[in-house]
Amino acid sequence: MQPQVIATTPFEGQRPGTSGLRKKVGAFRQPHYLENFVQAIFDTQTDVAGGTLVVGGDGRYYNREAIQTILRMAAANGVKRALVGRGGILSTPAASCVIRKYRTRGGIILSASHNPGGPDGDFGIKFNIAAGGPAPESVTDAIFARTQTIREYRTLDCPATDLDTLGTVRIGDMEVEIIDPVSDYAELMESLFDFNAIHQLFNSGIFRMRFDAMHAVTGPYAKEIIETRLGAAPGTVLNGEALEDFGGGHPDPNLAHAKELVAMTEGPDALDFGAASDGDGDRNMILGKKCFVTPSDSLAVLAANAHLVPGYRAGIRGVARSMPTSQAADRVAEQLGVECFETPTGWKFFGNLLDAGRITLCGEESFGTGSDHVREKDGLWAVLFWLNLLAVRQQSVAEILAEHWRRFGRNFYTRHDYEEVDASAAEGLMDHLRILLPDLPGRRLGDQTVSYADDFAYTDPIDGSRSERQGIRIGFESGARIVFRLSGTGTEGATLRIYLEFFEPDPERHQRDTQEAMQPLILIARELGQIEARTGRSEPDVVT
Ligand code: VG1
Ligand code: CO
Repeated sequence: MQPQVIATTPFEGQRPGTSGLRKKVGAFRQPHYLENFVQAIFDTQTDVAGGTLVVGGDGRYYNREAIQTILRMAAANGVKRALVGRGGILSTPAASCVIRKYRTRGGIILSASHNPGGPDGDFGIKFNIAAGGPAPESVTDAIFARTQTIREYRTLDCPATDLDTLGTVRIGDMEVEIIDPVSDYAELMESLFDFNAIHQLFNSGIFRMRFDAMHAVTGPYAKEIIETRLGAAPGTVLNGEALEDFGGGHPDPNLAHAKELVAMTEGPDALDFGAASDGDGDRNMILGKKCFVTPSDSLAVLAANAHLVPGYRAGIRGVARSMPTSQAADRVAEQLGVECFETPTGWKFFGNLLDAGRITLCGEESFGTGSDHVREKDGLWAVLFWLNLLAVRQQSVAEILAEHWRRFGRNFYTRHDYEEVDASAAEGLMDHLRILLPDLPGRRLGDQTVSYADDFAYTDPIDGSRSERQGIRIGFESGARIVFRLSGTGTEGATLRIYLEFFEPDPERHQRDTQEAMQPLILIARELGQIEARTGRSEPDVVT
């Protein structure tokens, strides 16, 4: 079969954001739009031809169609073998696992993560390198540059591949192997956690949990691991059927979008444990009885307790957190005597540190936690980690958290999002803050004194690469912080994120309500950013 060479012209705006290229489905359906981006990957990542490529996605609308296009183009570009999850399904962490396990040249993951799906929803594509992680900026920059000059792409004229039957088929000279999307990942989880202990916890008869898959990709993973292998009661996994439009929901595991689950952990009949994951399975939310664990605290708790879990028994080498994530993990690292890194937002910035063995655990405030077992954040991994801790420590989530705070102090934390703000108003707000920065140190704002104020820039300690303008940080003498950042994953207007944090050493004050306790800082942030005047919004859309 001869490759066809199709003439094309560049599209504007194919620059990958925090995690790949994300656009409305309608944008991806324009003739040549997906093809241009995929060809830009093959043109710049030249070692992918001649090797094995992993392909899979979160199952959202347009996933199957996109996979057919990618497979034809992969064959036409000389890829020798493609590993594809059955039904086109691979959660983001499972894709990372498969890329690494079979020593492939990389993978193409189709997902817009927690963004809604369906014909009017979002779609996304990203390239992961052979180490299993999201491509670093040098690679995404090269792919983007290529999309601006592209003139042609290669494909094959052949029928669609059957994605639903396990086994090997051919497209032109390329072998396509349809693999079970769950088994490699489930095996990896069994190698890290004490499945017997968790099994006993489920069998104890006094432990009740639910996992909300939000009609997204973790449904089949959670059913296999939590219900089948760990023996939790059938029905433990809620919304376990993966749907193309996620049942019309917003598959984002947080207090705003997983309300049903949150309600099940409150009230007289409250569950002992609740957890949820997002569209592509890399995020997690952890809830105990009447208790919400902030992702920042979760990272700190996992770091402090890692030695209790088989996969991390030898201890952790270091931790990293994204800049806006609270400094709770820093306190743990200090006590453990291990390194702690502060990186820009986005999992790609952890890759080098993980590859170099400088860190074992890492996390982001945006419900992302992970370790060196793969090169993506991993939702179910975090849930299993917590279950393993609960089984070993024989304590409730709230008890573990309270003890943690007593030992390390508590970093109160919240994030306020203003969504679909006018893009130029949002840019104007950030520019306004940038102009203020030099004059802030030493200034008194509310009851706080500014100790430093900057636009965060990061030099990767491993390869020396530099990333600038990663968010505005205002640090106070008390240790409190306010961070302003614009989202790089949205598809409409701009999303302004304000991250707030303060440290409370006094255990008597650890049980305060977060929003109430943070009110003074919230007011400082609103005033400093002139939020209402510039965005027309008096309240945030999402508070987590
Ligand atoms: C958001 C989060 C960031 C995360 C990214 C991808 O990015 O803040 O921490 O890495 O989403 O997560 P942004 O630029 O919108 O703030 V996922 O689960 O969407 O792949
Ligand atoms: Co995600």
